[in-house]
Amino acid sequence: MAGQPRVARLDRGVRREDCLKFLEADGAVIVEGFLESAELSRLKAELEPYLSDTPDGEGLFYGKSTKRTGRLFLKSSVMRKVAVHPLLLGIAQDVLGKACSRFQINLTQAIRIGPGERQQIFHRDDEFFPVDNGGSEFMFNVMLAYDDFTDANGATLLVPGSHKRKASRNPNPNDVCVAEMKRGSVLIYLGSVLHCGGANRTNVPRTGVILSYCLGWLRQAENQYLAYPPEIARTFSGELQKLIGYAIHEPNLGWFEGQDPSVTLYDDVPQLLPAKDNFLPSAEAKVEEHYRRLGSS
Ligand SMILES: O=C(O)CCC(=O)C(=O)O
Ligand SMILES: [Fe+2]
Repeated sequence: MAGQPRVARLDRGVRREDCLKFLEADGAVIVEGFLESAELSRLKAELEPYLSDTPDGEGLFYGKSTKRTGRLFLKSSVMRKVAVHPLLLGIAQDVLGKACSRFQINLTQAIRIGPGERQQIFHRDDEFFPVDNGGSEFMFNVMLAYDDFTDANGATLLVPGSHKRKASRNPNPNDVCVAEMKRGSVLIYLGSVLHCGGANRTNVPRTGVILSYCLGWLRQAENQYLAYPPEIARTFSGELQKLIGYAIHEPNLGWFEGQDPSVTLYDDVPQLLPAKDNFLPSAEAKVEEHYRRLGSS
């Protein structure tokens, strides 16, 4: 694939700043050897039973020979750990933290592209939100290679730089990068980057596992509260509970009876609770100013 655009390939010990530099420039970056082989084997042992039994997806976008399975924090201890990896949380804070008071998980999904599957339509994952992103990223994805990703088996295709410009859904092949990578590596890409699953021209499936983070005030693509109702979320770490949405997004979004939704994770969920503001100090100051004015009139 000589002459085709490439995305940067960094080592697993990479500094967050370096990842960000390439994410800003190209909209995507690869971190090689992100998962050690023992962890990858554990992930496979955890997910394989689900993947082998899940039927092919339905619908033109999802493809006709592609399986998808979600709720991965229920199915995999490795994914629970990866979700709170300091590198990924650091990137999330830098990419999303400017436009929300906390970021959250958008979805988890293992994608197994079967032999003969056609190339997916080029798309931006943030197209599902029907507003302009106004220059703030809505989301970014981490695509973990469960198998080696090759040009032949359906490695993700992407158009580096397309997060900065209007790019055609039918890009010039010279602008397309094939995200070939060894298993255990991750491709990190912004929600505004044009990309798609590649065609699988081999006779074995290609599997990748997506972990997606988004702004804390957006609707999550995978309904996290149904995926992990309180009796399941209760078994997760506090950090993961907050990340899937058992936390207030200031001001006053996502509450339960006016309280932080983490109250639903208590052993005894209180039935009568006082509603309580969860404002950022800047919003609180405006309300205080209102009462000061009332008091002095
Ligand atoms: O499987 C892939 O490589 C990408 C899939 C994708 O972009 C999607 O389903 O939104
Ligand atoms: Fe996508």
